Amino acid sequence: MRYAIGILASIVALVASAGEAGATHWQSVAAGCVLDPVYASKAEVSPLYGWISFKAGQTGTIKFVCPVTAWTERPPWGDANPNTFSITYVDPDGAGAGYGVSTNVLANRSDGDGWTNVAGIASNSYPHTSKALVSVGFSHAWDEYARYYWVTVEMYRGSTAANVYVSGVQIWSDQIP
Ligand SMILES: [Ca+2]
Repeated sequence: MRYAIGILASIVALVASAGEAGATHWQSVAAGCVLDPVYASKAEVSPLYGWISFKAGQTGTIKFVCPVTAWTERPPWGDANPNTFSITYVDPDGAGAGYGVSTNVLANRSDGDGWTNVAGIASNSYPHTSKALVSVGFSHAWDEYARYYWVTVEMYRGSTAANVYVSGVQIWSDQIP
């Protein structure tokens, strides 16, 4: 038993040191987001894997929205301001324009007008043709009282020869204060 606990502790330490030091403040699998009804009939949602893709024979555009829930309870490791946005996706032609995923973190003032694009990622700017996790840094003073936050995702499939997948999105901090 002691031996098993020792191995487990070693594995935990390895995972902690191998990953980027940071704290996820919010995340959603694609399947947990809200499909724009205009495009919903094209979408296949996987409850098992959490991704959204195109149904067999469907091409064109799918859009969905992921509401960002407030992280009112700060993690025990500090009060880091989120500064990194990530998406996990498959764009089968990488930088080519035949398939694509674009996503933005948006904010709107809760007391009126004032719209902000906090961060964005376009898969056609990256070479990955298989499942990829792409992150971008940004600078934004998060205020979950003064603003509503959400993530928009648009998927494009130009041909049924291959398919596009979005697994999920994350907002996190790459620093532990
Ligand atoms: Ca592409």
